[in-house]
Amino acid sequence: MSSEECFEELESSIENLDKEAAVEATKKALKMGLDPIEIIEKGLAKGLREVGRRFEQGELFIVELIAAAEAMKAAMEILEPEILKRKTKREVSGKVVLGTVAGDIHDIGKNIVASLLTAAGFEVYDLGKDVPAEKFIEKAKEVNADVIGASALLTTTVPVQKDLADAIKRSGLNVKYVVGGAAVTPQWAEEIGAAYAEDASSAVEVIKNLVKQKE
Ligand code: B1M
Repeated sequence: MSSEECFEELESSIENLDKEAAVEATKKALKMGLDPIEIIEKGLAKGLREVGRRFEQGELFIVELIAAAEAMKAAMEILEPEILKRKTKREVSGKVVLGTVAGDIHDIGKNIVASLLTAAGFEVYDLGKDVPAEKFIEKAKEVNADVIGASALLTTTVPVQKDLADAIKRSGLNVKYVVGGAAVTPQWAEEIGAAYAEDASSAVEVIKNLVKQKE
């Protein structure tokens, strides 16, 4: 089987809402020596976004969206340890407080960001999903964080990233701020005075630079 066929199999396992097939295809892809991040981005996440598109078109219902997310999560359980095994030598040390903003329960992408940051040597404090601004601030104070990262996937929760930007300013903390998530644009990030990262790999690069700027 070629890697392209393997990515297609991963994608369709999610589109078919088939947890077992997603797990099997993920194991097979790893055995073939494919990179875990490519397995996610070229296979599983593509399938999940297609499910999202069909949901938006009214072709699928919320139960089906949930089933697709569960299949993705089962595959991620296999991939996360593999990502961490590829841990690189620590180039920068930095503390990152991460979470999905209040009102938003999407955490699959944010969890990938957390795994890649951990693998890159950062100390990650993942507050989970639906996290109020005060919690981000509280944790950043407690651990003396270098960076706060906030994910948002809904157009209704993107403005919450601005509330967090305001809360960071009010707190007087010397902390950098980065935002990401499918509903976020670079223009929005600029408007609220935050850095922007499009995907998990670029989040690592952006955060490395933010930590360097702080040094
Ligand atoms: Co939701 N959902 N969902 N959903 N869901 C979207 C976001 C949607 C676009 C689907 C659609 O209609 N096309 C739509 C939002 C529309 C909008 O606002 N414009 C939507 C909706 C409407 C909803 C509900 C309101 C549905 C309902 O109840 N009627 C509801 C919201 C509940 C809430 O949050 N309050 C809801 C619920 C759910 C599930 C629970 C079923 C499930 C989430 C499960 C979970 O996360 N635990 C779910 C899913 C799976 C999706 C889609 C299909 C897939 C999201 C995902 O995991 N993608 C999504 C469709 C889409 O995004 N196109 C959709 C894969 C993941 C790897 O990508 O999260 O983008 P992503 O993360 C990327 C980058 O964005 C980036 O790196 C990641 C890896 O490369 N990134 C960062 C992410 N965070 C970052 C942070 C950073 C930097 C980079 O720095 C800090």
